[in-house]
Amino acid sequence: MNANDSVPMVQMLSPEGDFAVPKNYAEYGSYIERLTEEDFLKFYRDMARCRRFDNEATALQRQGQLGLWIPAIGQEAAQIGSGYGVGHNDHIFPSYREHGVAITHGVELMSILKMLRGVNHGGWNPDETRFHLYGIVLGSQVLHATGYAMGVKFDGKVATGNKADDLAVISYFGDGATAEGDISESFLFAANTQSPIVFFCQNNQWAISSPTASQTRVPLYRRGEGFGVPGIRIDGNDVLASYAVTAKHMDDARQGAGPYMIEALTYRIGAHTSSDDPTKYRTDEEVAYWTARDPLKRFEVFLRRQGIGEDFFEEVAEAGEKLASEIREATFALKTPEMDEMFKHVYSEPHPVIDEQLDWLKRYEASFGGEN
Ligand SMILES: Cc1ncc(C[n+]2csc(CCOP(=O)(O)OP(=O)(O)O)c2C)c(N)n1
Repeated sequence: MNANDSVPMVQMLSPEGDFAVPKNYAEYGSYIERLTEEDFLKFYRDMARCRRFDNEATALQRQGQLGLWIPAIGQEAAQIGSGYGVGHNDHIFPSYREHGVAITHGVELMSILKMLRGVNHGGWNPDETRFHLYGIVLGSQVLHATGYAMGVKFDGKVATGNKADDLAVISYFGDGATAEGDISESFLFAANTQSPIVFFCQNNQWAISSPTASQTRVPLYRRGEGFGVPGIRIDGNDVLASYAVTAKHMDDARQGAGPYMIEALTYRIGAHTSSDDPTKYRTDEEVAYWTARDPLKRFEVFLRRQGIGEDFFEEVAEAGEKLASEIREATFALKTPEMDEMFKHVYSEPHPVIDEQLDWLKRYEASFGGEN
């Protein structure tokens, strides 16, 4: 069996933009009923914002302004939908591609670009956004998330009786990362402690050049079953399914239901990173198939059928151009940080070994005869 073969999945918005809540998924439909038109517009605005940000960042990387770029094009519905399904107390532990989720939680976009230019270490404050730093070591963030969720459980912050106090955790990771032991250990600890965590796997079908089929024999949403973590597959290019299913399972986790896994079946339309050439390992036909299932186009058709007019789409396009020019200018204006900057955030207190390393680096730089 191919792990991406057709298995039941929650889809509310078809690739043609038709909306229907399947009868067997009515529990998720009630989450859509609560949404207002303003919510729908917000979802679209943020998906478009994410796409424009991504395209601009790719251009900046090509101009030598960023060391690397990690595109999320094609994954906006999975990210914006699930990002809005996360509550105001909840904590988010992302991988490195979650620019859309960052947008839904108010992370300043320039801080992502600074990190990929190498002038900060991931400079947003998780205390303010509850969006933790990007995890580059595959699966490590899922262990951090599980540890955090266990702390939440042991601190009695689940099912307190006052919903405003309850909190849960969500962690993002890719199909390739599921092959890491860290993910299996996370499932085990989360299940055994019944901690409040949603494991959100974006199956974008490629781990650089390795297809999902090389990571698993069974559909990924079943990966947690043997550990006691139930799961479901959603159409990851359907922003409404992504929102509703995440919101429901985060609610359940806050009420003590324990861990749950969501597999969002999506597709990475762009390259793995700006250092990758995907034409070496996948076919044009495959990319064309998924481009036709573009999450933005699908939602746009839906909104137009709801009576949303051209004015709105023009306003979104203009806002995108404004964002692009702002980040362009801000990137061009970035200064090279002082040499001691990178030593400052290793420990919260001064540390003799770090001081010694800084001194060594200063001496080394001075040996070239220039200024420090
Ligand atoms: C522990 C570890 N092993 C290997 C790598 C190198 N690496 C970076 S991204 C990647 C593929 C990840 O694929 P997936 O988990 O599907 O996420 P995606 O990049 O597709 O979002 C690999 C192998 C790493 N960062 N960390």
